[in-house]
Formats: sequence, structure tokens, C-alpha cells
Amino acid sequence: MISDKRPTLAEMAEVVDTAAKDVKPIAQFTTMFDLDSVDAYAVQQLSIGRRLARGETMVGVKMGLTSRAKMIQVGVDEIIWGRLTSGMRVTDGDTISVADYVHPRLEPEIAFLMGAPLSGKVTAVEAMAAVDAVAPAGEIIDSRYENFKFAASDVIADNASSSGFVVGGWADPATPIDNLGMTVERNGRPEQAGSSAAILGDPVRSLVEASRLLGEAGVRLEPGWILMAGGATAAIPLAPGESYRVVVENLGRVGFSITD
Ligand code: OOG
Ligand code: MG
Repeated sequence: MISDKRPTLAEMAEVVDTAAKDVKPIAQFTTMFDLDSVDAYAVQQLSIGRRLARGETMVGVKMGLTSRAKMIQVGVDEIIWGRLTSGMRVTDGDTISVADYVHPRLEPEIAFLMGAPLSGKVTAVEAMAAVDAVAPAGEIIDSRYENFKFAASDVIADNASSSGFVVGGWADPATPIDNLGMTVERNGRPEQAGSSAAILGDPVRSLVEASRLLGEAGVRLEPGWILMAGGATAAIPLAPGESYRVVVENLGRVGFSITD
């Protein structure tokens, strides 16, 4: 490790933010210098601060690596979180361009709509009392690191690979979500299939974890924010000219098409 050449946290934030903005892959931080998770979260906050300074707003939080399938796919076995901004929102049925991403992938998720603030240690019942609605969702992840390869601190600094999210119709929060079939389809054909139970046994546990981790970081889920529970299956690559859809049993479907 070349610790004496370590950039400042603000410089690292500029590197990940610029990589996302200019769609240019970067070298993995932890192969060049030491970075612990506390500093990595500070880099994430600073890089999102740059987005907010450009006029984007905070709209929620995403949980990452809350399923075995996801942990195995990227080789990191730690639950992480990232920030969602207005600039990352993709509208259901939209057409997007892969040119806006380095190497985008889609994963099937469940989203919670917060109706009340939530932070700190809570029970599942307390967490759900703060939820107004649940929805089928898809996350577009796009690591800014070359070859989608990273260690835990790298991906935390890179906002947990978050680059887009799409949310379907909101449903009654009393809808059972602990064991729903979830698939990702490409051109109408399932490419990945799993269950919402893959998300920590129940996506509500991801919300409880989010509340705890955010509480430790001095962050609060705000009313109106979205909390993405994490991918239930491995993510699939997005390719030009294809259409993609996430289907969640009982909750419905959500998707988009790729132009170029
Ligand atoms: C890290 C982000 C993981 C999820 O839902 O598990 C994530 C990555 O896979 O690049 O968003
Ligand atoms: Mg995700």
C-alpha cells in the first residue's frame, strides 16, 4: 500500500463523481492506498454532496449486498448502503441509453416509501409503522471501477454502485412481502428468478438494518424518501436495443427499454 500517496477524501469524492458524470471507468482505490469503511462512507457523502451542489436532491437510500446471490456475484460479504438522488430516477416505461453508464446491470428489488422519519435501532413492527407503501422496483447498478471489480471500501466510496432506480406502482404496506417470487426479464424472458425471502429472509429486515446503519452514521430516513431493500438475485447486464422488466408476485411489474 502506498499510503503516503493517498489522495484526500475530497479528491477521492471528485474521482468517483467525475467517473459517474463523464462515464469513464477508474482504477480500484484499495489497490493504490488504504481506505477503511468509515473514510469510504465519508467519500460517498462528499461525492453525493457534489451532485446536490449541481441541483439534485436526496430522494432516499439503497441497501446493498443484502442477499447471498448479490454477495457472491461481487465477492463482497458486507451489507452496505448508498444514497439515492433525484438524478438517478428512471420512470417506469422509459427509454434509457447505455451510453450514460459504464457497464450497467439491473437487479430486482422491493422499494419502501417512508411516511415517517426512521433512524436507529427499531423492531420490524416499528420500522413498518414508518412505511406508507411498498412497490416492485429495479436498480440499475454501475460500478465506476474497471471490470466491475472492487473491495468493500471501494464500492462504499462509489455510492454502492448506485446509478439508477425505477419504482412501480405503490401498494398497501400491509401486503405480505416476505416470500414473493421475483424475476428480471429481458425481452419478456426471465433471466434471473428468486424470492424476496433472499433479502435477509424478509425485505423488512433490510429496512431494520438500514435504520440501524443510518442511525450509526447520523442519517435519518425522511418522509417521502424511498428505501431500496437490495437485489434478490444476481444482477444482469443491460444491452442496447433490449427491454427489461422486473416482475414481483402480487406487487406487479416495472421496467424500461434501451435505445442505442
Ligand atoms: C454493489 C451494490 C449492491 C444490491 O442490491 O445488493 C446492490 C454492486 O453489486 O455493485 O445494490
Ligand atoms: Mg441494489
